[in-house]
Amino acid sequence: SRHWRPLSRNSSSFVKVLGQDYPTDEKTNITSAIIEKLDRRLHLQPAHPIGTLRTLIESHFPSFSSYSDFSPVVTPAKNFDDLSFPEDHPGRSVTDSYYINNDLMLRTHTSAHEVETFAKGVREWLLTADVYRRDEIDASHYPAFHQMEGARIFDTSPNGIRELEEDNARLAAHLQRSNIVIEDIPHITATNPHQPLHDPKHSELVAQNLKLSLNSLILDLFGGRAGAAEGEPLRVRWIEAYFPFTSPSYEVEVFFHGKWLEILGCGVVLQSTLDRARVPDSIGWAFGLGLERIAMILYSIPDIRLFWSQDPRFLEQFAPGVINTFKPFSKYPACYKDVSFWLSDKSLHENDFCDLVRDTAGDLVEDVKLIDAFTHPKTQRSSRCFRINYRSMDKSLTNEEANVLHEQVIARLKQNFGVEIR
Ligand code: FA5
Ligand code: MG
Repeated sequence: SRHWRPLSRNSSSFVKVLGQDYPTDEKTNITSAIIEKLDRRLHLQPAHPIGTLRTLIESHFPSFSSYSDFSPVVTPAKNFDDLSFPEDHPGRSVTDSYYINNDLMLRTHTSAHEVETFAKGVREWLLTADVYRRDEIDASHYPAFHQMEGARIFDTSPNGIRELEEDNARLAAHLQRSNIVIEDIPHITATNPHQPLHDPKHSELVAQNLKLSLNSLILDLFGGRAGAAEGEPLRVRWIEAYFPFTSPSYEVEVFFHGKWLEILGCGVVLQSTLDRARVPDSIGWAFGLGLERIAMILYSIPDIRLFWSQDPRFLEQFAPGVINTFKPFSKYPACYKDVSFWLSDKSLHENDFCDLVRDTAGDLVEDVKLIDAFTHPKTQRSSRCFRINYRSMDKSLTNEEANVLHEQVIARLKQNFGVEIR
């Protein structure tokens, strides 16, 4: 079975999430390490980089309605069905998402609130929230992070389309020369088509408005910062993307620390989403920003785990509404430990391993890497070797302390997945 056994659940058949008890079932896979994050609300803390970034982006879009108080507990229907995810989409699986039980999950993206927000009748809005995914762990990926959804819809009447054209001209004028190099791509192509129901000209204008709006935000946020610190222009590129709920779709990447770092996904909203929200005669765009990724670049924060730090050496560096360069405090030494094992007949996804480690060692684990996967040619038995980097952000971890954590990881691996240590 692909089903993953909850780690921190005692024999009780309830799990407490944000003060409420929920019945568990075979789908439950939420861990205590995640439950502890649910009430932190970093995006509402005024001095925290995520809170400051939210207010800066909200003031860039002054006419938009802003929301930041939606519960992270949603139905799979909201997170997936409302957005036309196919029944067999991998995002729905227990290896990718956190489930409280069969009927409730933690939202994996802020798009989960698109239909209910459009249904309020607001035509331009922003929505900020914490989101949760069973993802790999490294300096730019973390299972809990923050997104800001933004959306805008236009009237398809001749008047509405004229306003759209005028807005595009206004935005283009705002985007004069700057120390940012933006690599663009065509709005619509055979591999990134407009929707059959849309007038291609309308779709083109909306895609253009989306790109101009985001380039203008990027210019406001990054102008004179980031790349500029090294005397080089900031490099930004648009790439074709695919989402089940937009077409055409794009992602934006920024060159940071020698690599392209993806900061957002966006596109022209699928008409079925607007139909579900009962919005007639409209066409529009939506985007989802990765707030940690943007804050990492703006503040030069090297590791995504730092956002969750309660260490005063981190928190006291920031003030409300101000972007300043983070001064790293000395890193404590890393402690690498490997574990090699033969798999049993129970499946073990890489995310299962990451979550088990995360739930055992919390933020004392910096990085998990699969360093070897092997299937014996004769016996067909499969083995895995993972390397865990244990490192504390606020103290020096002794080898003995790392050993205790590593032994716990091994014990739970054996217990939950029946593996045989090599
Ligand atoms: C989405 O989540 C879509 N909902 C975005 C969207 C909205 C598309 C509206 C179209 C219309 P994606 O999975 O690419 O897309 O995530 C969006 C951003 O979140 C990424 O570009 C990245 O910046 C950030 N992100 C994704 N996974 C992680 C992670 N594990 N840790 C930190 N940031 C992440
Ligand atoms: Mg993406």
